[in-house]
Amino acid sequence: MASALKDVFLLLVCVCVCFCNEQEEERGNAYMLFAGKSKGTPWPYPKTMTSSKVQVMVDKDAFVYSSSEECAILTEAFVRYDKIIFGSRSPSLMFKPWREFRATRDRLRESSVVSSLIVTFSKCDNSYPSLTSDESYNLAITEDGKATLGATEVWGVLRGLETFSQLVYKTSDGSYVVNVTSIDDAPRFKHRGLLLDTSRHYLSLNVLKDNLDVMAQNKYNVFHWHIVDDQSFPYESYTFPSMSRMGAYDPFKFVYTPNDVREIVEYARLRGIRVVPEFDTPGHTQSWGKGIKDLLTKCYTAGKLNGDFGPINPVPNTTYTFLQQFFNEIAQVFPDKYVHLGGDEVSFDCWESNPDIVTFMTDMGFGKDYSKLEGYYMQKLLDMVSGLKKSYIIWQEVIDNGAKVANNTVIEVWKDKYQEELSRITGLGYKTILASPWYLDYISYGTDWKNYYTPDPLGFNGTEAQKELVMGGETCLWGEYVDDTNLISRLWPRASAVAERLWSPADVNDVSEAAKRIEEHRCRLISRGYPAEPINGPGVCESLYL
Ligand code: CP6
Repeated sequence: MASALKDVFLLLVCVCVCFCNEQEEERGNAYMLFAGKSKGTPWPYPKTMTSSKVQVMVDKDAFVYSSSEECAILTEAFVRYDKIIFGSRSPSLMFKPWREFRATRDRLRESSVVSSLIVTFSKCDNSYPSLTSDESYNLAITEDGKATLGATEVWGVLRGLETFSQLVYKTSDGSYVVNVTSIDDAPRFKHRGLLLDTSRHYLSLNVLKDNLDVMAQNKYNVFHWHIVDDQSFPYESYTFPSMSRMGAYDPFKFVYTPNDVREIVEYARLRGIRVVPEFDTPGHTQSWGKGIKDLLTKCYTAGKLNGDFGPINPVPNTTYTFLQQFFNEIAQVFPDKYVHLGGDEVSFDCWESNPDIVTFMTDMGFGKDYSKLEGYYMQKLLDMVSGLKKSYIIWQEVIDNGAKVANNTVIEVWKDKYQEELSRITGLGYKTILASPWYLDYISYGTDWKNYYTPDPLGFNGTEAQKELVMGGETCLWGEYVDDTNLISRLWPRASAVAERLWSPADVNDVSEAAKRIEEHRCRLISRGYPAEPINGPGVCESLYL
């Protein structure tokens, strides 16, 4: 490896955080060693890991990160992880009880001290993470004090840095140690998503960013942004500013401006997270109708307009000219290859009540089958969006209702009996993402994380070829009962259970073994400043009381 390093640019980043304010110190990572509890076990568990009881000391004051390539994403990541691993790097060791420090050092004097992490990879890709990003990495900490992290792409380095930060821990005398370890890691699924809903309640940029941090700390790689819905339209469109002006909870306070969106997309990118926006139509669009005249279907009672509106009106040409312009903008604002086009829970009542639509149904030969009308609408929308060089994800109903869609469409399964649905959808040759078992907006008494830990996305009847079509899964946190006050605590560490199912090998599924690690992981999140809730019944996380 040394020779490989010789000819390439050697970047030594010495991250010295000298003027940390107190708040930052508090958010820093400070483990206490509690007797009898193992520390430094990663979550989600790596593909393969061997770890020895032998510990080596990590020299906080001298610690540097070196990289085989200069890479902006990485330089920022080193700064982030340095803070996570060591807290502030003020000369705090000077104030540590030296006798205790020496005692640890003497105990470990056989082994060398780790004073750098040497990162080697071949591709610094400063663009966006994608479905085909390579997130694999290997990490070794040897008895002679060498710590090395190798990967193909920078995205693997990010995952490896996270793991490294979880391996290093602080002992009761204030010194940092790491067990001699060797890890070879790669995700089981390429799509490990988390849905947040910013329509039912507005979520501030700060909370969205905090959540992206915790996602990265759980190796999630897709933020599914269910940005608008019936209740509010916080997305500020530059083509149609009236949509948020009329449809947001507040047109100035509770919106995501183009700048806000850019900020979130960039924040996510730096953490190896894709942002897949969802603009759900033709149902779930009440808030769209406020700013766009005649977009929604007018509902009738006993042959008369009743003042209510239904789903988007799939009949007039104006609907499709609007959609074309709108998704043209979306395709430019969100860099990911994928957009989510919804298509769920379309109620046919209003369509049935509207005479113009009834006439259209007859003209088109749809009879009384309104799912044909839905299929007609979705087909036009999907064609339009593929014209924008985007791929799309849709909810399962579109297929359930018999619509034929291009065979590169991704179907997200969210209803019960998901095993049957997965068999059926992959049997039709569609790619799929599983969400059904992971509706975390549902809460109940007890250790519910176990119910999220055990379902397996490949646990259905199907051929190898069918299983290949399962891209991964998504945790959903619908927003009816969630806002800034409880988002982080409601999600974490419950969403960590799903994270391990989607990252780790299928046979990492022993609930009682996982219980100990997720407990440690919860405490780790707390020590990093996130109010992760208790999930295993009585116990204590000491970092909470530091
Ligand atoms: N909003 C949207 C929702 C839900 C869906 N779509 C939903 C449905 C049932 C449950 C939870 C959430 N709130 N737009 C379905 C994908 Cl149990």
